Amino acid sequence: MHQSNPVTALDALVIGAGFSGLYQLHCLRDRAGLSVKVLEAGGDLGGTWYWNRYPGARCDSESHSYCYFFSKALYQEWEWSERYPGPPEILRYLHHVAERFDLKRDIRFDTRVVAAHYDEDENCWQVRTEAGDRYRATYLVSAVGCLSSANVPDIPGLESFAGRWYHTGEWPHEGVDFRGKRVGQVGTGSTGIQSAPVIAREAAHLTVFQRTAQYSVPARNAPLDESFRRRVREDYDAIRDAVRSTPNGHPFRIAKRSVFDVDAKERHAIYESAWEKGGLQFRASFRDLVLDRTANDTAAEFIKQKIRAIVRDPRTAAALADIDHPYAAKRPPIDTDYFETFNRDNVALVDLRAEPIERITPAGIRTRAREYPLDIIVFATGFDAMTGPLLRMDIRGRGGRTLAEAWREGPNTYLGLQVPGFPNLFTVTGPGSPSVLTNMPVAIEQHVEWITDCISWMRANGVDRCEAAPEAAERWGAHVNEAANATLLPLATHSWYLGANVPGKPRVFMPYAGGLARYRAHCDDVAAKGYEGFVMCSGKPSAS
Ligand code: N01
Repeated sequence: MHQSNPVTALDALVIGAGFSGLYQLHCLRDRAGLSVKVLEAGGDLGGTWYWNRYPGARCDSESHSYCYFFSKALYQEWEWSERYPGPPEILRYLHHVAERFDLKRDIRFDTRVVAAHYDEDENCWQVRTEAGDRYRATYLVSAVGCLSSANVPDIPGLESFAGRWYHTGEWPHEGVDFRGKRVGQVGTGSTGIQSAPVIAREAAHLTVFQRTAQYSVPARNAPLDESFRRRVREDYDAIRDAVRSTPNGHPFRIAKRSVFDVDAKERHAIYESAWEKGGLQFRASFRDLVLDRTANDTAAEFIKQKIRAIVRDPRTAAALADIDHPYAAKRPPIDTDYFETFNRDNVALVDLRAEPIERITPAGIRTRAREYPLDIIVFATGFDAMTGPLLRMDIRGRGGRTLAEAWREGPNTYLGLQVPGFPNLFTVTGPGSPSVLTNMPVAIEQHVEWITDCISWMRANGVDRCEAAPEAAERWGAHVNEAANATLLPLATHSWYLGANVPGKPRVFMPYAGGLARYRAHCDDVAAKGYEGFVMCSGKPSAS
């Protein structure tokens, strides 16, 4: 490791200043009394919302639940303006939090961590930034997020493209002027489904390149009125209890009825009403939608019929409705006028299953069928999810073993919180935790509080090192698999949940599908049993 610069010594170092890092700083500094700094690669706080400012970007959790719950006063003093908040409003909220809890003085922006090595002799993490700054900390907390490593596909000829290209996850803050431009958008996941309608309204022409057709349900975004806001303020306790006790951390309950408890007519009426209401709640219409394929088929067919009814051109409608996986087996997007966008004269869909991309040329994108001339290409192609943000840093644990070696076969963690062989390294919403299957701030709060309690417990009990036991991680990995296999989620074999979107990435179902409430209970039980499954040691590592 680079030796020239002076070393800043701390109790804890946090990487990332999004929802996770901000709250982790507050908990470790202000509740546990540690010396803490946050290092953030971006020029300001916000994490995913700092980078993802693409057209149409909007959170698909409802605003009154997409926030912190740890402080009732904070919750009640903040007013959301719309059902789903966009990046500017979320960033305003996070700045408000940072100011209210005086967080900014301990955050270093424009500071990318490139290496973190565990020093066995000193029992600390030696951390280096891109600029060569050095830190050492007893505890290292990764708060880098699950979707922060942009996946730009390796399509031959990209470097030859004469126009401009962008990835939605690294969107220029000054925006992109699409006026008069022929735009090609690659990707139709949650991001592409949000961006296409907005780009289409501005561009001269938009061509959407679709590899996998996706379900989507209307978001039905709308301004929030004062009576709703008052109700939310008054119902803080009930909303907090709901998000903490539902499987996905949302403020609504999954229906208790099963799909075939009702007849076809009633089922249709239930779907119709959920469609009109909009949002992720559609998935909660029946308890068995993501558990039973025949049950799922009814929702899938309902949405496919909607697509065919909305999209006027039969060929385009057929390609959009030709969805090959169960509803919600991939992350279910919600949209504002996505399918309607294909009725515009200036929008075309290219079905990449029928005509795969061969290469990018100076003039545009060439598929097996023809060349599409373009001025701008937008890659809405997602992320090297969950493991990518961790693996792009040079993280080395005991014996100099790299995280990449430890995870060669896929991520191996206990509870998504720790990796065997990497003492005192904690990962907020790491692989193996509910994370991306939930309303993220709820999962984040649970992890941050658990990590804070664990570190406080270590200090109170004279423990120097906490490390996931290999057997516990192995058992947990088997349970993560089992939980996924009890659902329909693994049936979407091209899903990023499985790492399938990144060539060469091990196919392992990464998030924990057993539900946030069950997971929370398990984590609490582990803590109550003196951190069972974690090896807690004092003294030099060699003595353990
Ligand atoms: O990424 P994705 P995303 N050639 O991986 C296609 C969260 N999110 O950015 O399915 C052609 O889902 C790929 O095709 P396929 C949310 O958790 C939240 O949209 O791999 N196409 C797919 O269509 C979400 O799930 C919000 O066959 C290629 C698309 O690109 C996650 O972020 C909003 C390709 C990628 O879809 C990721 O969503 C937005 C190639 N080489 C996102 N490579 C909220 O509202 C990839 N594709 C909170």
